Amino acid sequence: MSTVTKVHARYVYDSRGNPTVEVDLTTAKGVFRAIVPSGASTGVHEALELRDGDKSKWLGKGVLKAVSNVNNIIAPAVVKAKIPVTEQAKFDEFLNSLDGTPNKGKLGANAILGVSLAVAKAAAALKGVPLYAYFSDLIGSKKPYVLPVPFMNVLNGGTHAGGSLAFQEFMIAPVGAKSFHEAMEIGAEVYQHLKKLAKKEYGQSAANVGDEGGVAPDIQTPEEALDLIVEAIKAAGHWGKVGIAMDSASSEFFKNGKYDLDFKNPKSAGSRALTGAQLGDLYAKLMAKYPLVSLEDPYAEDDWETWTTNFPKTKIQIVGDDLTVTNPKRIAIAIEKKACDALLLKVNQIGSLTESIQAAKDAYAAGWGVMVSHRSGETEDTTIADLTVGLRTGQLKCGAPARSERLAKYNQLMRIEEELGDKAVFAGRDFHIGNKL
Ligand code: 2PG
Ligand code: MG
Repeated sequence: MSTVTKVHARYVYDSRGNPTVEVDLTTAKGVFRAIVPSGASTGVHEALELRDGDKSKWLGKGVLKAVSNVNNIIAPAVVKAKIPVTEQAKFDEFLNSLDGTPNKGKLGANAILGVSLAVAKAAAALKGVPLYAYFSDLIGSKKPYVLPVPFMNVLNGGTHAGGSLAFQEFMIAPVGAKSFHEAMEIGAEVYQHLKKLAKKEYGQSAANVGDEGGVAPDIQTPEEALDLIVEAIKAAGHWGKVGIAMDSASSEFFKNGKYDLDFKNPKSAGSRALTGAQLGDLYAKLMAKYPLVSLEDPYAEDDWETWTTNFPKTKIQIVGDDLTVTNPKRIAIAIEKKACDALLLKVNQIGSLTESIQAAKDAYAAGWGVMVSHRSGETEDTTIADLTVGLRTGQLKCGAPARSERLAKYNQLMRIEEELGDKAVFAGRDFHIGNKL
């Protein structure tokens, strides 16, 4: 009854129109589905996302091999092994042993993750509890439940948008809200004002959106982006309640030892290229002028020196994403080197649920915060919303309050907050220490 009788994978499409892996896993309780997301600004140290590479189909982005690995290798082995779905760690270990490489390079992290997440959904159903409650038990989290501050990416740049802006994400974080519902309301109102202001100041096309639903005006500098967002927060009447966060995704524009802020210009001659120290000075100026509360990937994934020189001087949350790639080994190095104080947790960077949970536990043990994250290529799968509550992270980022692959997660959190009522608290200004609330 608690074992898997069938596993079937197929390809479906993600929010950028690229194929991705969907897994249906069957037990006596029913069929449980998970869909795998996909990044654009991926870190070089991430687990392998297996793509077919056959340029004649989907520009090489097909996942037929990953689908076949699930159907022809993982499925028969899993059915034969009869591991109870409630044994998530054993299950994931078994999947890893079928792969046998350190980065899931044989079967693909996209093949393994789909099965791993579907197993958890089957286990929650077997126990008759909501997925967030199952995660909470599995992780051994204390109560009350914590609803996260949504970090909404309302202005898109970098590889997620057209235009010249190098920095990838500008997020609003309604830390002064009293509940997740209120945070969403504040975020949605600021977003609508931002769209209007973007059109007014930069023309009609400025309200077109990037991959994560944020506006994408053709601006050059982070100051222009932040000024626009500040104006929108004020226009919405929420000044004082909203923090701002950035994800520079700076590995994308680290070229020949410098950060080229003009990297999207094919004719860039490097006139806007900054050294790590100069980029650090730029952030210091931004932190002094704007209500910044969190800064992700300020420096490139292997530029440890700039990370460790600048981290001790910063007072806001510094998040590792490409730096740490949800990988316990990279996290251990970042802890040891004192490079940052928060982990961006993306389940497909490491490729299994158990390893993702371990990454969060390691981060917590070092006194770090944890922010759960979507990918820029997303789907209707909402597992990470439940995972955020189960882990008590106090923070997650899922894009703008626009586009349903983003709202699917936020809407799931609205349902969870409604269901939990006074059994949950909202992280608010304590988002960085959600697990300690
Ligand atoms: C990031 C993510 C998600 P991508 O850099 O944090 O916003 O982007 O999925 O493209 O890596
Ligand atoms: Mg990032």
